[in-house]
Amino acid sequence: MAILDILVAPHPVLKKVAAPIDEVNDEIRQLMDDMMETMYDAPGIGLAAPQVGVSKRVLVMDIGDEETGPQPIKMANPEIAWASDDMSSYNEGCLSFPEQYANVDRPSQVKIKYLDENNVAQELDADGLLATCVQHEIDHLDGVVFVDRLSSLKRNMILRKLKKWVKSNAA
Ligand code: GNR
Ligand code: NI
Repeated sequence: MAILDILVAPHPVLKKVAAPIDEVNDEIRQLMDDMMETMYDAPGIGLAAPQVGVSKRVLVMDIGDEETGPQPIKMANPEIAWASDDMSSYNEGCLSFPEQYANVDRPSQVKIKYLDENNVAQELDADGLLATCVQHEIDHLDGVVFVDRLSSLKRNMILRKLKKWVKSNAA
């Protein structure tokens, strides 16, 4: 296991469409495990491979809390098979936009088709925070970040604040 570096925007890998996985093999399972460890360390509730500089269609999530315990989910080649017309707004953050938050509208419920860590096809019905999180992660695989879903006014405000954050947190 290893903790990987998380890319901070703007970065070209965050803007790229990630490549599909042919088969979930040991190399991809290792990537999933390292991403899970990196996500828990951050901490965050989701992480997409492009955020650690790997342009592949892999993501991990865990929206478990103290009551539920851990609920790790690992996906390769996730696709939105269905989305509700009903929309929800969540105050979203992103590990590639440290300390920046904004309300984003997305479908309230989605059905996701994906390959699990054993290369077996699975479906997930998600609502609430899990639906928001999985859509945020799939966006990363398409080179889309949450600020792309805001008005240009709000997006530019966050990009300006992020620039200041990066400056004052320079190593
Ligand atoms: O940790 C995260 N929290 C979060 C909160 C609301 C909506 C989406 C997210 S995902 C984010 C981690 C991240 O950047 N994943 O790509
Ligand atoms: Ni993110």
